[in-house]
Amino acid sequence: MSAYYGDDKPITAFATTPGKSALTLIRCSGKGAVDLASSVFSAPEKIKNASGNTLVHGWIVSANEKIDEVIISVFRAPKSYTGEDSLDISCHGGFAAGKAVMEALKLAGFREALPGEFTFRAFMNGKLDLSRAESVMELVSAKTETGRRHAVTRLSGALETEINEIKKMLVEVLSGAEIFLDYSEDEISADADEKEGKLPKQDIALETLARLKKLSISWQHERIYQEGFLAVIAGRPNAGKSSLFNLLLKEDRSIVTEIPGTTRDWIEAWVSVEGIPIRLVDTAGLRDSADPAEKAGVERSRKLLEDAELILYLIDGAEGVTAEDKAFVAEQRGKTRPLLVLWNKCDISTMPSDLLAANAISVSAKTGDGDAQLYAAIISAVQAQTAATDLQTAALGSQRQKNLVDVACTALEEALALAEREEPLDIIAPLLREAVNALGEITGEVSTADILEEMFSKFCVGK
Ligand SMILES: Nc1nc2c(ncn2[C@@H]2O[C@H](COP(=O)(O)OP(=O)(O)OP(=O)(O)O)[C@@H](O)[C@H]2O)c(=O)[nH]1
Ligand SMILES: [Mg+2]
Repeated sequence: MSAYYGDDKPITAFATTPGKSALTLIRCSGKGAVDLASSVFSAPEKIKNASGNTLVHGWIVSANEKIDEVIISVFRAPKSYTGEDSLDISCHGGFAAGKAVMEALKLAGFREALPGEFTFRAFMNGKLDLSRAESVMELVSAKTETGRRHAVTRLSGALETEINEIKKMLVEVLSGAEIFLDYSEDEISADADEKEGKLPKQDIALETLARLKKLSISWQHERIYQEGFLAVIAGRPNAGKSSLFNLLLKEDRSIVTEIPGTTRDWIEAWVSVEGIPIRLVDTAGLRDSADPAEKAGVERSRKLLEDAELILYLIDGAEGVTAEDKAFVAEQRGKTRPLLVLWNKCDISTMPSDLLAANAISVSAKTGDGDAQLYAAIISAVQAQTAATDLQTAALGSQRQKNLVDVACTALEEALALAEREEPLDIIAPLLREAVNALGEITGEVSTADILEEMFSKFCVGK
């Protein structure tokens, strides 16, 4: 285990973001944490003798000075989040009180926790599996209500259960194959399915494969709740891109003026469209410009368009369709990325019928007219690119899990293909074992120090 994450020394971290608020929560955990905390508490014996899941009221004291009046929740191993002796110290909010308490704790001997160290310890102490540890991080970063619900489903163990069930079936297939390895060819020739181009437990293997594939596909959809769906607003200068950006954000974030070439650098913000987190980007108007800043802005716009998962292309209704608009739309239509053509400024103009026929949407970024059609079009563009996941069923929660499910799928498919070609079981069995191990890595049953460190270091401090 790594030198950092491996110990059980007393650690501490802020569980809340310091700032103007009623309370600040500081978390402590580790061997001897309760005794150590008592050394900076006004009534040490009260803490020392406190049983698990109780509250103690008093003062944090350092060098005979009262630092802050606090309430301390005491948890005793193994009944705590980490599985160790732990304390949650509720201090007064704001910047100063929590900071001073933290200093006192560090002086007493607590070490500052590393990112994700509390959850790491919870995992090491068998409190949650890796898939649920990942969902903790997912939950604290959820940007929309739907994202929260998906994270909670995984936190409750839906994915862990599914993975364990699939793994159990795979182990059955594997042991079915391994039994034959112990016998000679002659002994098994009479009843082995293998002779017919099948694995000994072919039906179970096929069902496992189908369930793994379903999980793998679920990531297309789940990914969006974590990374967002990148929608880029583009169009000629003055088309109303920044106005549309502000309308969708419901906030005056991007500067709007009547002068073409206002937006230079791109601006990004998250918006929730019916629970789908959209990373919305406002860009510089596309045109050739001699101005170096505007030119650089246009180049950045073009780069962003390459990465976009959806383009909202605005036509300036006050100007009408220009040759540049036609060229852009023609160029993009040849690509697989979805494109929504929007006729803007419909409050002072009427969309021509040929655009209507081409499924363009008539909107006014100024008055909000047509926004319902626009939202509906954005939602169907997202849905068209993802396989809808039924929330009742298990779905993947990280790219790491997706990679491992794919490893298992590939190994299993290969095992089935080898069986079909009537290859011997001793070359098939290792593939089945590989699939079982990949699933064990998802839950953390099979893990190595570097995998764990890589994963937990992405967590926030205090989690
Ligand atoms: N009447 C009307 N005016 C609009 C509408 N949308 C934008 N405008 C006006 O058009 C002008 C340009 O709007 P912006 O949102 O700055 O346009 P932009 O595409 O971001 O422009 P650049 O950043 O320069 O590329 C401003 O004067 C807006 O008030 C609309 O729907 N109706
Ligand atoms: Mg702009």
